[in-house]
Amino acid sequence: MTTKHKTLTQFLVEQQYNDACIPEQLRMLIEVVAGACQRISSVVNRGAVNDLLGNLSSENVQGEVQKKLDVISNDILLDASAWGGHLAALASEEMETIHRIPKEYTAGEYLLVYDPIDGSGNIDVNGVVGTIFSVLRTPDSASAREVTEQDFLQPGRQQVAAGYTVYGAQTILVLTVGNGVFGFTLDRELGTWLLTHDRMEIPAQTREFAINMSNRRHWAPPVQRYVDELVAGQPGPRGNDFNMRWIASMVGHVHSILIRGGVFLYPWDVRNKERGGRLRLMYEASPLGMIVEQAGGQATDGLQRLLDIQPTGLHQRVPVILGSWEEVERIKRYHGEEAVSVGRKGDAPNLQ
Ligand code: FBP
Repeated sequence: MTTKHKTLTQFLVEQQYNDACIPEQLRMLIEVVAGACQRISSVVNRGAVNDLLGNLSSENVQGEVQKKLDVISNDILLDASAWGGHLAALASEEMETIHRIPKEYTAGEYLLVYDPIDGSGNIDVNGVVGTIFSVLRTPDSASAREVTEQDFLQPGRQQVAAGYTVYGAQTILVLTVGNGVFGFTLDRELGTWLLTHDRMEIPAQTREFAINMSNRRHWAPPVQRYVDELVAGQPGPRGNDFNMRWIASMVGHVHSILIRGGVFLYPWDVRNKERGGRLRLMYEASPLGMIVEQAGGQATDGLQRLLDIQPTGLHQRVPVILGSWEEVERIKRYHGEEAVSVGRKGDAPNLQ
């Protein structure tokens, strides 16, 4: 069977040779990750047929009950990436600490960080889930010694590649190497990824938002103000009706934003403020933040660009607000105004 679409391999080779955007090792690493995601897609697809739904008795480092698919998908990525010679170490949502490439394999210069299954609460109900990944370069200072967890703690702007796979009605891999955002649909008959979404761009304006409304009473004032204005609709201060969606899968929401615009919010609330919020910086917020920025949107914690946050831990959590440029700009303004008004009253800003 032939296809009019470019394959992922062709695309990556062009990125390497024509556009000089990526070195060979990175190209090969992305191919390996894409291959692992293809396998995860098959596993997700088989679900109950292979007895893959449901929980395990174990918890991950965040104290969350692990789903069978969390662990299986983590192992698929680990096994696929460990021996290729491209990586020095890996880290994931499902592993407490980093996994160094075993001594019997050649080690490479990259670090891979991933969430094997994002939105895992959706697994058992056949909802949208995905895999998120981020690639960093090992710091030069680590060349003569063993890689440490500290070497992973780089702000998101230093990512050399980021991507996600969304396992929905179609399986789609979305990728950036810092040169725009490209989407590849998995063709199961050909057994390959095909470039179907060339240079994805997020519309600057939107009338769609995604937030878990059941948490409203716990949010900070700027988030309440923003969402209340949207919900007020045409008679309200925005003078327009807005549509809301919540599918409980950040990767699914980001994909929707890339296709037709929108804004996604998972702010901190009074219950998780001490922990920094709900979502994880290194393998959720940073890679998806890079993709959103590369597609012309914005990604912030309310006051600071997500990609500028200096991580202090592998599993650090952050508030996340991302999507269409103009809406995120407004939400940033509301956070800034709140900080100024609280400052005027002489209290410390109560935003982060
Ligand atoms: P996991 O990585 O454990 O799956 O959790 C992250 C996440 O699924 C996000 O993708 C999503 O936005 C959020 O949790 C859903 O949370 P809620 O419980 O508020 O619906």
